[in-house]
Amino acid sequence: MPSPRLALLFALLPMLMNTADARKKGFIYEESEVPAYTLPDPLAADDGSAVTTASQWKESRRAEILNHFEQSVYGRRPGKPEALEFTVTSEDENALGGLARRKQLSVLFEGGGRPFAVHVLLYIPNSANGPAPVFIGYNFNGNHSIHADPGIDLSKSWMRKNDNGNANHRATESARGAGSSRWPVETILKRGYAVATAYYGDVEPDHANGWKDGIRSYYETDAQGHALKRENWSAITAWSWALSRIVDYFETDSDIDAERVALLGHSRLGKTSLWAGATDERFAIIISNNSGCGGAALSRRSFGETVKQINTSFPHWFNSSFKAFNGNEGALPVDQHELIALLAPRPVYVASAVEDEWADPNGEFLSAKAASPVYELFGKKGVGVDMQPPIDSPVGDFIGYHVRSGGHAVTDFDWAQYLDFADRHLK
Ligand code: GTR
Repeated sequence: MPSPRLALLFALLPMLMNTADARKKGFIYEESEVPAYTLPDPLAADDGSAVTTASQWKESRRAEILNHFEQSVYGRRPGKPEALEFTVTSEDENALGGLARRKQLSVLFEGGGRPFAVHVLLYIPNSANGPAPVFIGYNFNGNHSIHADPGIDLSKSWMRKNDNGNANHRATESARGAGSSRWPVETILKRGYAVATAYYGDVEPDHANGWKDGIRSYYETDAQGHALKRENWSAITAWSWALSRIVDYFETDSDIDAERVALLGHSRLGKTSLWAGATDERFAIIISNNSGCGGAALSRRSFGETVKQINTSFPHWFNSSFKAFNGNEGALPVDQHELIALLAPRPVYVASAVEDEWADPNGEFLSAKAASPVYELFGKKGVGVDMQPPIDSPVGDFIGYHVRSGGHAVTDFDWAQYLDFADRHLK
């Protein structure tokens, strides 16, 4: 038995660690220290003319912005592979005590003559009396990490960290359910939504040389047939491209309503979700949870993580051109509010956490706000407020936003907002 004092320390430890979204030295964490910046106007075309109608946006301005993100930030992507196959590898009608049907399937495709597989876990609510809307999100540690359900295949892929039940960069049995606090699977199912997930590392292992084992080593041309070297795209683009392949699968599964796909991602996977939503308009709702720099947060606003820092720590996340903007964000042809604008008029939710200063919560809000004029072209209301709202007070209509108490995580509070948001827009 530990002493009472030690027991208290152990009880407090998770709390202490949570608040320790510690400040890294050499970065700005005070509003008053943020240097002045000017954002590019999403409604000013590259030739300077004003974009005043939704049809102008759809017919020309949107493509300009998308092209800037492809050239300067995330890179280009291949088209839909010709040989794309889906194999259901297991099915259980009575998973989770009868609440859901569990399907596991592989999305199989070829690139450069080599076979490739992304493994998808899917729960469909047994209460559904028709094709179900679905929440899809990548997981960080394998499908088995989202729930302790023993029927989930244990991932055999390379894992980034040797924690949460991973050893020697592989999952072990004790990794089952290790990430379940981020995935209230039963709650989501009971609200009538299917849940789908895949391990992002199946697509490209998340490290600087991961492209060698990922799909970026497979494809040599982009969707238009132009040469595509690995530095012309990026890990984020590879991950987002594979999400589109999962939507291709949804379109073949009569249990799923492929027109009601809500895509969610946390942190680097939030960046990925925003870019996936921008490049594939089949995602009906996009949710960015604490996505920060290179995600929802404005690059020109120097607060917390900077472009230079992210390009240094994670050079593989973005294309090679993005490096030219290290310390020179003002030269970027776009900023991240325009990434959110690319989702218009689809509903998007941007969520921050007050202790997650590294992700610049207010920069995420200001970005969501600066995307709102594009939504208004479509007659849709964006965040609807001028200032970042108080903690734990969600705002917004077609652009939802909240900053919740606590640190960098996905919590039940976040999910409660996403479920309400999806109910409002998808039901
Ligand atoms: C951090 C990175 C962030 C965020 C985060 C994560 O180290 O600086 O941009 O993406 O990782 O994905 O967990």
